[in-house]
Amino acid sequence: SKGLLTLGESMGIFVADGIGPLEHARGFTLGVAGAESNVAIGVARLGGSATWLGRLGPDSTGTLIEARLKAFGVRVLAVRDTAHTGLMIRYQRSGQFIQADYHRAGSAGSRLTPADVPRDEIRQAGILHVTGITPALGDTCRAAVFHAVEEARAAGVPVSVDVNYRGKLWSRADAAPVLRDLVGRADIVFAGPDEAAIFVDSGDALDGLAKLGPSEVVVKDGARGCTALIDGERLSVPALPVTAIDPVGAGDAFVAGYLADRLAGAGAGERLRTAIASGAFAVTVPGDCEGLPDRAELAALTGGDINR
Ligand code: KDG
Repeated sequence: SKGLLTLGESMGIFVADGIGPLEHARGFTLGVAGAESNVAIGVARLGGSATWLGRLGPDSTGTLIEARLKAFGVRVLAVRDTAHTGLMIRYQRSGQFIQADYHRAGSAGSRLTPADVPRDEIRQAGILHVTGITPALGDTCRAAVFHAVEEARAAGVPVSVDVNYRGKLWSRADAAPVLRDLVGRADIVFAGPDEAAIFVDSGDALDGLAKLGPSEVVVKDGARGCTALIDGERLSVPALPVTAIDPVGAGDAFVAGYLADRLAGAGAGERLRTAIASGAFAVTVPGDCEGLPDRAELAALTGGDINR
């Protein structure tokens, strides 16, 4: 069956072990960050096929990212660049208060261009998934995202957008018109309630997003679960109670659950329940992508066998 194609920047991430100020961190776990590659890993873990496309540096971090993604079952279309692979440092100041520093300006990933995106790859995809992070990385990245989206639309490939506003990359004022334009070209959109407010007129986030064009609108609201407006039908699914260790990556896990089920032909309610369960798993594990579940684990969680 057809798979997910996604593009964006993946980075190496040093996550401080334990909880507390960075200056007291004793050790770090080196992992892979990047919202789009997190989604690709999540889809692959749930049995779908997923391809990640992006630029990586000539360094060992680039090699590590490619190897890890492949180990998770993701097909990698990496353009090798002479610039360094981006890095992040993240620490947990307290259980739910997480700080992250980017070291990504001028990185390989930020040098993605429209020419990096093969038309055939888009035409063959079951879904094209992009996020609002990539257009914030630079003009060529923004052009690459909009180019990919237009190629997908022309080929009748559904376009999925996760708004993913990152305040460290651009202001709300700069982001608003770009995000509105991107969402207006999407079939499926995911947003947090605060993110929708950046570019949607005041009022109901679901209605505001749907008015821009997408036929599937999903508002992810963390521990409050999600609401959706899918083909005119309003749905809501409560969160599953889990012990949250690290909320980072939960949104990506949620998106992966939804898109994996959509690729598999599941109905709207089932897609949302899988999204909720996948997101619940992600918060139980430190790291951005390490907690993404497979199908057997999902069944265990929804069946009540997992620690709550
Ligand atoms: O969604 C998690 C991401 O925020 C993380 O993996 C890093 O892609 C990232 C970003 O740009 O913040």
